[in-house]
Amino acid sequence: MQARADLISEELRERFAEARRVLVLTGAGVSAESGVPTFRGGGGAGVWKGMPFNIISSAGMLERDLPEVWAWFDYRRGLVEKLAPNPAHAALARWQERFRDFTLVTQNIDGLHQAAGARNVIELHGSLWRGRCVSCSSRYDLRELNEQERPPICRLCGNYLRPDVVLFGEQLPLGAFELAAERARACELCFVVGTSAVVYPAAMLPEIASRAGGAYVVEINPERTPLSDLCDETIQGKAGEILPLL
Ligand code: BJW
Repeated sequence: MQARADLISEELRERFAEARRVLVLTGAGVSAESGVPTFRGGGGAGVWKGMPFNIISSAGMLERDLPEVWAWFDYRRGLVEKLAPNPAHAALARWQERFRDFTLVTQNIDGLHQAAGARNVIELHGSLWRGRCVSCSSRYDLRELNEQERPPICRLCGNYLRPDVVLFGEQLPLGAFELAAERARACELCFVVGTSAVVYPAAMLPEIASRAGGAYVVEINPERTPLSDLCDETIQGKAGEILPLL
């Protein structure tokens, strides 16, 4: 698809120029142009050693086979560390200077928003770059831990670390969704970028912004999603081509 400025409606241009409180929810599609495989709709990350990702990325798998879960996330970390942010990440990092009150909420665990310069990102599903003690919940930056042993050991209590990500059936980090929901209620303009919008509670945020806050909701995705009908505008295209046009 050729990116063209006329994909952006006059209404959206005006709202974008006037908005003060803006919230963006991102998903795997925002990192697709960096080379990070998405979960659904093909792309190669959906299955690993014959296991669908909703099995290997699940609370049950963590209980059954923690070393295998580490192997899966070590593999993913190995992929992502070679990759760089794309123009979508860069555009969103600029928006934090552009708007008085800007909230970036991501379901992604790859850290590419932060690598592009985004600050105060609300990470709903954790981070590929952190480990967390299964016992005392101490968190470690895996880049600083320099620990080859799997599973790594907590320096404070000696128990195992697990990847600090939110697996299916697990609770989101304390307060993260509540903060995102509060910002969603308050925003005037809400963008939903590169998510299939099938995973909850993240997929509730645009609905909260629309119904509770009366925000204008814009979806950016090459495909339609269950949220498309709720949106005031859907722009069918790639995040890295559309976001820099705004
Ligand atoms: C592009 C593009 C380009 C491509 N530009 N776009 C209410 C109703 C029903 C179920 C539930 C519910 N509440 C809770 C649940 C259960 C469950 C859930 O939602 N299940 C549904 C799948 C049915 N939720 C949970 O378990 C959550 N926990 C929870 O709610 O706790 C409370 C609780 C506990 C116990 C019982 C009940 C409640 C936790 C969810 C954690 C999700 N974790 C994962 C894995 C993280 C670790 C890992 O990385 O392995 O997070 S799953 C996976 O999906 C990952 C993602 O963050 C998440 C969302 O995926 P995303 O980002 O949307 O990616 P894709 O691949 O799906 O879509 C990519 C999109 O990009 C596509 O649309 C493309 O078209 C598009 N695209 N190129 C723009 N260039």
